[in-house]
Parts: sequence; C-alpha cells; structure tokens
Amino acid sequence: MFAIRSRPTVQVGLKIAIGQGLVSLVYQPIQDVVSGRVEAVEALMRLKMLDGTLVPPSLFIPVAERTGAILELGRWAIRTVCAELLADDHVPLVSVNVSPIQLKTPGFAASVATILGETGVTGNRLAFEITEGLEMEMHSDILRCISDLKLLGIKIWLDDFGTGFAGLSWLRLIDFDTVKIDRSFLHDCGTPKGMAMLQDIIALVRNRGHKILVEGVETDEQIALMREFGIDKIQGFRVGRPVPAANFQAKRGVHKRPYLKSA
Ligand code: G
Ligand code: MN
Repeated sequence: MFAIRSRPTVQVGLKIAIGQGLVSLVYQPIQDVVSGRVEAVEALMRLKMLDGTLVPPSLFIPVAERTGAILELGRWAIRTVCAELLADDHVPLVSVNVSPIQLKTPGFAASVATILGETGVTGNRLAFEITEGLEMEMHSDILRCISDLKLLGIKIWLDDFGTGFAGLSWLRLIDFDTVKIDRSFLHDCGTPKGMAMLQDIIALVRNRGHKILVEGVETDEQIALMREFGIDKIQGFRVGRPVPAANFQAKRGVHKRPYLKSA
C-alpha cells in the first residue's frame, strides 16, 4: 500500500488526504507526577485510508520524510493544534512531533511564527518533540532554527531518548527543556540489569538539569516507582490513551482543568 511511488504522487496523495480529512490528530495526556494533573497533551497523527484502514505513523511518517511531504503535513499539524485545541484555554501545553527535516528547512521557524500570529496562540503553549532517530549529525541550520523557535517561546523536548544513535551528542548541543525517556526502558525494568539501566538513564538526564518524562506508564506500580524516582512527568496508557480533541474541549467555563475522558 505504501510501496514508494514517485515523490509527486506521494506529495499529492498526502495533500488530498489532508483535504479529505483522512489525516487527523489525537491527543494523549501527560501527567505531572507531583500535582497528579494533566499539564500537557501530545498531538499524535493518524492516517485513515479511503477503505478505512488505519496506517500507523511509524509507516507513513518515514515516507513523508523521504518525499518532503512532511513539510505540508507538519504545517497542517501545528495549525490544527493551534486552531482546534489551543484556541480554548483548557489545555495548558501541547507537544507536537517535529522532524529534523522540518527544522532543516529554511523558513520553518518563520512559518510557525505566522501560524501563531494567525491563530492568536502564544508560543509558550507549544513544545516541539524532536526524535534523535536515524539523523546522525546536528546541522548548524537545525541549531539556528531551534534558537529561533525558542525565541518564540516554544519549548524543545527530546523524544524517545535512548533509542537512536545521536542522543548523547544532541544532549551536548541543545538545552532541551524536557527529555522523554523511551518506554522500552520502563518496560525492561523487571530485571536487575533493566532496572540499573533505567536508573542510569534517569541520572544521566537529571544531572544535566533537564526535566524528565517517562513514557509507557501502564500500571499503578509504575506510577509509584516514578514518584519514588522523582520523575517530573509521565505518559502512557495508565494516564490515558490518545483521544480526539473533543475529549479535551467542551463545557467552556465549567472545567478549569483539562477535561479528560478516556475513549
Ligand atoms: O515516542 P512518542 O511519544 O512519539 O510515541 C507515541 C506513540 O506511543 C503513540 O503512537 C502512542 O499510541 C504510543 N503509546 C503511548 N503510550 C503508550 C503505552 O503506555 N504503551 C504502549 N505500548 N504504547 C504507547
Ligand atoms: Mn513523541
């Protein structure tokens, strides 16, 4: 289905998919461990084919990155987050996944500034999650773009820390507000070696002064462990699954806190 066709075909395909509402965003809550409140949500992209099949982002994002369609998709996602979620004040902060390809593209920070201006949203309600992924080098263009985004008030988070090739060198180069520790570290902590690894990675991030978010929290025991370890934020099915924007909106003026209802 996603056998690579020509670039223009995929680009046009994704543009049509956006136009027809086949691409959508769902939002997964992020909980502050100390207050127990949902202090942020992560926007996650979903693609539905015309026959109703759901294509996971792990399949279509790499295709969009290779073809350049990620630029259009990325702008659409940021605009949609600002218009459908941040227009209300129910959710304090939304994190959006951003590809290094977007950060490398000249004019990206300016296009974000335009979206903020048009939707009337302030940058301090957005965080951009960057995945180390397969990207080995940190271009000077990326560093410049990140400092421009920070000037807009946007927070920069490191996603999936510990899974890619470049995480440590990125930590040296970028002052991330928050580092998200990949869920595989929590899932492997049932063995003494796995537990030592989790504690080491937490110490590494903490000693550098970043806030820590642990992904993939699925049980009450894991929540207790995170509290014991002094983790700042948690995300995972135990906190909440990804849900449509409507679950966070509504009842204007009644709910002062993000309105949360699991699907
Ligand atoms: O790494 P990133 O935060 O971008 O990954 C988000 C993805 O992880 C989403 O597709 C989401 O559905 C999935 N996910 C979120 N929480 C959990 C969890 O607790 N367990 C598992 N297995 N997957 C999760
Ligand atoms: Mn993410």
